[in-house]
Amino acid sequence: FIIETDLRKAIQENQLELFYQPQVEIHTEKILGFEALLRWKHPKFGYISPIEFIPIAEETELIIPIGKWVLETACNQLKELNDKGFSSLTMSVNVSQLQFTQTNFIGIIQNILSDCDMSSGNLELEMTESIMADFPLAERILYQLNDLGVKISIDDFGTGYSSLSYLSRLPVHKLKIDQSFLNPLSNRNKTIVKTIIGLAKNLNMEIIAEGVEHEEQVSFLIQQNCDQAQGYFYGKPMRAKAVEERLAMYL
Ligand code: G
Ligand code: G
Ligand code: MN
Ligand code: NA
Repeated sequence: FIIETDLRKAIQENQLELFYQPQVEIHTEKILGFEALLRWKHPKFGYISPIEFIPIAEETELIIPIGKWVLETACNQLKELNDKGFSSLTMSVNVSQLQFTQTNFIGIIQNILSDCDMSSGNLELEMTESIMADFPLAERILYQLNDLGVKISIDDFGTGYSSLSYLSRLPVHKLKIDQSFLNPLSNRNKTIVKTIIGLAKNLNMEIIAEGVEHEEQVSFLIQQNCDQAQGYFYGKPMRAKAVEERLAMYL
């Protein structure tokens, strides 16, 4: 398959790019940080979505070098923002199952934190509930990350097949309400969102709603005391340059 061959070249030939989407505090609309989202600018086919190539990257284990590049690039970007005076922002990075379970994952994170002179608490790793499939392994790695001070977010929360028991047993700092629960904002979905917010609050976890596009969703989230949000309403994933311009607006 052509994509696999091309994917091998993508890193060396600088075809991968990161876009950054703001994560805001809802009641002030202040930017708290960004989620790094990977894009592949293929020389022939143009932009290819991670939905298309991440599964291939996992099958071929190319996700290991790609994931490392993503972590390094995102953390370097945060350092650059810091150096320009935009401090105390967080960077959220998506981590795939295979990457998370690679032998030296903790060592890689430690190196990146020290190379970027970064406070570990400003790095958030987003993982889906699928990592719980190998619970003993997830437990070991999450506690090691927690010892480093790195934050763990559960991405697409509520859409996986895992039980909720991991929430009481593992160091999880944040739940990301999947966008399918806000689109459409039906009565049933409202009940689910409300319940997830309550769950996070009662467990002293942070909570962020994803896929926020409309004022109606914002009002509902404010009414339910959801603290953070992310979505086109606040900003699409953007290039580093646009991130600086956006942050400069608030100076
Ligand atoms: O940005 P977009 O909506 O196209 O992302 C689609 C999917 O790809 C999302 O599930 C997102 O979590 C995933 N994704 C985006 N960037 C990365 C990345 O750097 N690593 C991994 N593993 N997944 C990513
Ligand atoms: O699975 P994960 O949450 O990492 O995926 C985030 C994906 O959602 C990215 O591909 C991003 O481009 C997309 N996204 C971000 N905000 C919005 C939004 O407001 N609406 C929709 N439809 N997609 C969004
Ligand atoms: Mn994500
Ligand atoms: Na998500």
